Amino acid sequence: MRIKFAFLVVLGVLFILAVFVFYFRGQDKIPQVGSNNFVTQVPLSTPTGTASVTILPDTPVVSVVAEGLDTPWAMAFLPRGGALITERKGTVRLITAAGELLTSPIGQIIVREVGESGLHGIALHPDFNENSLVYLYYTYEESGSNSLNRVARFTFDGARLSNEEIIVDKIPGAPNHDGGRIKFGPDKLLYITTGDAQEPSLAQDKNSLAGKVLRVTEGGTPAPGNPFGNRVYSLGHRNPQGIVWDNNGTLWETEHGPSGAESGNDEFNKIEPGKNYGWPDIRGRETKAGMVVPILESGRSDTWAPAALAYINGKFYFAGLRGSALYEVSEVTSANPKFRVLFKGEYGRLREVIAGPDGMLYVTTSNRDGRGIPKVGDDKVLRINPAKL
Ligand SMILES: [Ca+2]
Repeated sequence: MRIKFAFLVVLGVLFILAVFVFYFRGQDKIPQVGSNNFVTQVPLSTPTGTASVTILPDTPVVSVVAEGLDTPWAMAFLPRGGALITERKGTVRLITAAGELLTSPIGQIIVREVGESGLHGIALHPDFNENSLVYLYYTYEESGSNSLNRVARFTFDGARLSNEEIIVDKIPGAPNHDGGRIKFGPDKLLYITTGDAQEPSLAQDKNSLAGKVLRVTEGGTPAPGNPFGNRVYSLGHRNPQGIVWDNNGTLWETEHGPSGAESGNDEFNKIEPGKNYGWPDIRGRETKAGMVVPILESGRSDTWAPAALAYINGKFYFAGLRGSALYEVSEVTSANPKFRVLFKGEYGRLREVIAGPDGMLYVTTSNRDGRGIPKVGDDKVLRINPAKL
């Protein structure tokens, strides 16, 4: 009897211990969705503050870095850890190096958020450590309720953006087709993608800023060596929103093809200065003298709606809005580039994709942009391990 009682006591103690262990082990696995949207302890810092970092072998294929965002459009990693994220309504958010999304925006821009327009791209100056300059691309309202886009730069003091200086202004705008990706290239010049602002003929006008890839100096003037002596780098684009350079310094781009009834014909292009990418004269694989045919295009029956483009480990990744997938392209210089569709329908609409300093891909959902079905926690920043794709 005594032995039986002792056995039961031991069993009870073991049970209580097991509950404690289970409870406390579970703590760091439960997403802590609180007022500050602190989701998981995913540090966004690099040990040395440089772009090289050891990838943790156990990094899962997908983890949630932040949630509770509203239509995040673009991200930029801070050299000393953490990242800035634009939200289309005009706010700039900060994820700290410790992985915490701060509740209060570090910047509030007055934008015109109608249709697809609003606050779009973000880029840090190549010498950000010295000058703290952050560049933004956004849509604003001209008198008479016309839309225009501009690129402006700000000083980031670690807490907020200030000292706005407009560097490229009066880029034609519209509720849709506003382009908006900005990135500094390996040449330390700023590249800007602009849409046709729903006036297709502007894309063929070398003197219009619409429907182009632009290249400017850090202060917004035409870059030396530009093909037409102005800000235009390439023309004939409909609504380009993804640009990235590969290891050889070659520029690649994605753009939205004709939508609506004429769905599809989204493009993946290799961009060279002065070249004409055909919109609106040709679409898909159509040809015309002096115009470039895309490396890949979606065809008429499929829609990717590619919103951003990243490059890592020799492969390209672009995020699809209507396509609701992450697309992988490799062996781009071969006759038949490889193409894969990943996470189709799993996270809804995807917008930004960018390579992080830790060798991971960072992808944002866009289910609160008015065209999606928000899931719990949307919109999110996802961290994707390319080694496990
Ligand atoms: Ca084209």
